[in-house]
Amino acid sequence: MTAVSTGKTLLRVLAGSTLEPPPIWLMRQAGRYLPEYRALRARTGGFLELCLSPALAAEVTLQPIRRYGLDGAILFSDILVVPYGLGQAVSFREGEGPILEALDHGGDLARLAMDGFAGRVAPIGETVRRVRAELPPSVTLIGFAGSPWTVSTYMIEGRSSREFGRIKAWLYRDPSALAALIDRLVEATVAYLELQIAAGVEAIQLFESWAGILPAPAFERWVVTPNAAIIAQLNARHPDIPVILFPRGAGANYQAVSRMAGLAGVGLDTTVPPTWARQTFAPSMALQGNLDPLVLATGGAALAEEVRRIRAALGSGPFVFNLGHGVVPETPPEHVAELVRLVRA
Ligand code: 1CP
Repeated sequence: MTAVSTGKTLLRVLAGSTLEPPPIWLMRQAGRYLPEYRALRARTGGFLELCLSPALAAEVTLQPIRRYGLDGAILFSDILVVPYGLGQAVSFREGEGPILEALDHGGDLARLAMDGFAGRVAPIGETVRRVRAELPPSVTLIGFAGSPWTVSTYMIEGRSSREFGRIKAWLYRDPSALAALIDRLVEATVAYLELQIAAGVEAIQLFESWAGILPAPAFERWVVTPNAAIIAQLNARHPDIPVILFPRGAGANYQAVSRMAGLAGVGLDTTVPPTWARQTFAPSMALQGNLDPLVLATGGAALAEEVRRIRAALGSGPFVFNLGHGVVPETPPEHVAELVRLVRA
């Protein structure tokens, strides 16, 4: 085990070091549980507008770093910036989540175009530059994108879904149309992440939030293959930028993820048994997770006990402390301070 010295602890762990205490950052660490986020949000227009306003998005990215001194800052943006960049109408309604002009059939792909993409997503690059300029030197700036399958669910369903009936109808009736959409998203996602890298992000997380709704062969085709294509292109052109994949809800399909090449880290959702994950993934793989966000919201003895359990199970190898999914809005901010204290104790 290496003692923590100077430098970026998150990058060292993603390069294979085991650090004690482990670095910590949290999915959705910026957001509605923070009063300073709600205050800023109240004086801006729509949520997408916030994502596309570099000064404001940079400020929101930095809010949890100032408050807690976390080891990673995640760019404040959203996975649906990519469909927006491709020319799809995207908006966010208060209390309802995202609303998109849904793709109906393969012919609708003609509405999506890469020309204009770079210009539309350019504000995100400016956000990254502003954050990098203000970030303490010990903090790693994490860029991200949604994985193609997850982003496709929103593009085809037109909103958050429970059943995923529309995208599954594409998948089972017209897989070549779905393949064309996924291919386009692989291309757009690589371009988008390269823009973030050029602007200064130092690590990437791919959010495959809807990895958990597919049978095994479909998981290989629509989750493993497109993510592998993105990772291979990034590794070839930016070998120094580590990539983390978060295949939320994958269950036993995490085994298929353990066979993927080129990953520096894997995000474990709350349901993954940590000792099983340690045995399943290569010893050099950085494992990230997987505290239940609702234990963080609860706090107290349950929080302390769960932090202890997860550290004991995962801390023997490269480990990044995180939640198993995003911080929930009802989380008292002081519980996050307590979590950071517990992890660094
Ligand atoms: O302020 C608000 O009311 C909007 C709420 C909000 C926030 C704070 C949305 C709408 N997106 C975000 C920020 C966000 N989204 C980040 C910022 C960085 C951070 O983690 O702090 C990130 C990484 C995301 C990624 C994202 N957006 C995902 C993947 C992660 C996950 O939660 O599984 C997904 C699925 C989305 C889509 C999305 N954006 C927003 C909503 C309400 C949704 C739908 C979620 C769903 O369908 O359940």
